[in-house]
Amino acid sequence: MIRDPESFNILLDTIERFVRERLIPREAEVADTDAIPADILQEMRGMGLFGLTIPEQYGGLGLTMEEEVLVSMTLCLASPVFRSIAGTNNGIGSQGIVIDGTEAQKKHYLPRLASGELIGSFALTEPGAGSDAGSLTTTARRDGDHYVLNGAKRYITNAPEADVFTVMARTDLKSKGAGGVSAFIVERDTPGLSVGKPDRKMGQRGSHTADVVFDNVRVAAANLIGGKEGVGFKTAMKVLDKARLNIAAVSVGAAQRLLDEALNYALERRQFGQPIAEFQLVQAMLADSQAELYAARSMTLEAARKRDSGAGITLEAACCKLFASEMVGRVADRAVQIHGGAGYMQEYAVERLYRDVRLFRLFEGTSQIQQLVIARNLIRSRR
Ligand code: COS
Repeated sequence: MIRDPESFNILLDTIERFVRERLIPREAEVADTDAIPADILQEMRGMGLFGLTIPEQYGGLGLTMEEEVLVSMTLCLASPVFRSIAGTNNGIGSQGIVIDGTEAQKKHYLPRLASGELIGSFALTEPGAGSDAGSLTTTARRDGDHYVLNGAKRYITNAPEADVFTVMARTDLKSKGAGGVSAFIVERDTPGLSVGKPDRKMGQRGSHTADVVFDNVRVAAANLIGGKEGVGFKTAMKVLDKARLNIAAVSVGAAQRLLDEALNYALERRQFGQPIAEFQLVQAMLADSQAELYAARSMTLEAARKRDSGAGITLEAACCKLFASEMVGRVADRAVQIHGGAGYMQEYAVERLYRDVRLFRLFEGTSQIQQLVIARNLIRSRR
């Protein structure tokens, strides 16, 4: 659903201009320095990019899902690293509070997440609990008006920058499954919470992940999301449904950029006396990329409209995340292939983007987890 097409188009045009004039020219600098420049961060805050999805009454832009995916597709025409710093505030770092938080939790945290004053982060994965997220072992033991958290989280996006974490921890110590998990809002400066050194990753330089360790971290019971124990895994899954659809949009944006780079190169580069775009074997790679990109874009928009209508989209979000993240992998591979030897060189953006997009098939649920979610939902609906 697009609420007001005229003002939404102005927003999209503004973001597209920002992408082309401000972000793309700074991509190499971000990769070289492994940091997003402070002036760019400030501009992003000023444009409201940290609060796209946070409801208007808490200071955000309150975008619908259709609006959100269109913004992500546009923003990700630039390196996906720029999206990533605001991505947790718009997605997994705020949505637990938006979807299941109490009114007091929303009022306290959402306005500062929306403005970008606080950076949010989502701590689910652990050294021993990745795809099997329900088996997590971080514990939260009730002690008077507090819970005491112990355990470790791994590969947590934006942990080095984060001010506030949504942490999934086990409150029912007797249960080993998803039903014993609760979700908490934990502030960075709480004694006993420490963040490890940033991980050294294959790509996405400028976006950081790290371990987060909890050593007798005392969290006020008021920070139990929704004030209810035992529903934290469901909160996490609801957050991930929405986030997966957004990653499909991120994949579509990145694929469009890769195809643009490949097409430009194919038109400029001459071999055998003509631009390589004239060769049918190159044309086949361009055409397959365009067709798959169009399919991913269409399904992502369709699923977003379905969510805006109030319907559940667990199956659709998994389909979109699976197809679009695999699609961008193929498009990236062809973009490098079309560039030939140049595609292996760091001076060409496709070399970096090829590494960056590899993440999309892994995070927020691997492709295999999306397959499992799709199949389970199919079988359940038939039964
Ligand atoms: N929305 C709401 N509730 C959901 C849900 C969803 N999308 N998915 C599952 N649930 C509920 C189930 O209904 C079930 O509730 P009941 O016990 O009341 O029936 C509960 O959550 C447990 O669900 P399930 O039995 O399906 O859990 P599993 O342990 O089998 O795990 C998968 C399900 C594998 C899908 C889940 O662990 C997963 O998504 N893993 C990947 C984790 C991930 O994406 N990590 C990325 C890191 S975070 S950036």
